[in-house]
Amino acid sequence: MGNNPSNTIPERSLNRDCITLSRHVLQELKSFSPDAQDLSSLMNRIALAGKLISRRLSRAGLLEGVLGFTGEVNVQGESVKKLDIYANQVFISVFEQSGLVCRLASEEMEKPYYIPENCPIGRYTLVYDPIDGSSNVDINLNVGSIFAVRRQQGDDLKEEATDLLQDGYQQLAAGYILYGPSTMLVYTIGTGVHSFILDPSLGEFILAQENIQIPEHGPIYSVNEGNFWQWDESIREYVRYVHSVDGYVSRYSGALVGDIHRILMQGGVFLYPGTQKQPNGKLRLLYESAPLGWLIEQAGGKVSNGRENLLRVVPDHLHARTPLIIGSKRDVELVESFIKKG
Ligand code: AHM
Ligand code: MG
Repeated sequence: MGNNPSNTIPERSLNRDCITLSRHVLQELKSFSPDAQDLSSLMNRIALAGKLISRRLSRAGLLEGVLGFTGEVNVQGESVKKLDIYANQVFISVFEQSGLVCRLASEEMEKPYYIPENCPIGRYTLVYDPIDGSSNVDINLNVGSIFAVRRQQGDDLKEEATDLLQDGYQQLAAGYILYGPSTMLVYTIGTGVHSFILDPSLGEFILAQENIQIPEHGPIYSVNEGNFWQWDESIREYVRYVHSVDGYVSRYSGALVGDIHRILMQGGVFLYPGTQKQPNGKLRLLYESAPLGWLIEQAGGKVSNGRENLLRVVPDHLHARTPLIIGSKRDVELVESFIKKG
């Protein structure tokens, strides 16, 4: 062992510490082609956004003017938090002068945002939810960012961005950043699902787990049962079923990224079905459900709107909402079977 330094523990942990996100992307693509370099740089910039948001969140309660509402209402009709605006701007700022992203579309902006200096060469569009679950921010609970990268189609710089209205399989990269006890970035580029933890002493996301597989079935069901009387009878029947048999556990944090991460690691199903007030549910297809859906499918799970594979669904506008059923294959199929019977 003494003669073979590569077998020693310090060497192994050093190797692992060197697997940063941008290097991992190149490793996964097994290429240094311009496309691979682009994706690696894109992920590096997304990681920088995650670091900036994480830093702000970690001190939010100590700084003036960070928490609370701005007094404005966004395109979704929801009250805007100061941190939503900050995080939205972080993603814009990290992609300025990058030559990568010509256009960004997010939950916080009615129309796509163009970065003029990037547009002649920027070949990608970033869709994102800068801080999802922001009702958790003021009480110091977990929140997340959700992102996906799509290829810029032609020279379509129109405000409607109709070229963005495509199915979930058009995503080139997707993932989330979870701001929990540690800050974690989980991503896919279509080669499985990999997680990274931010090491604050290095300021780098370091590989934590490669090729994560979601259990085929798990104990967790995650849904806001306060909406019980607003659901369709088939969803109520499903929830009555899990109440009536042994082996199910209810977990719901009010922030999608944390709930989905738990299900990715432990198995189960997350549901946000349509309600009487919102027949398409609450969550948005392009920058919430499709990125998470592709990631969970890449981990061996399933995503559905109750009737079909959600990744085949084409949104009819930028902020289109969809019912979401996502998680372990058998658990999603169980929910679908109730909907089918209904
Ligand atoms: P947001 O994008 O406005 O933060 O809303 C999305 C969040 C999800 O994170 C979470 O799953 C859901 O809204 C919770 O909604 P509800 O309070 O209706 O259960
Ligand atoms: Mg959101």
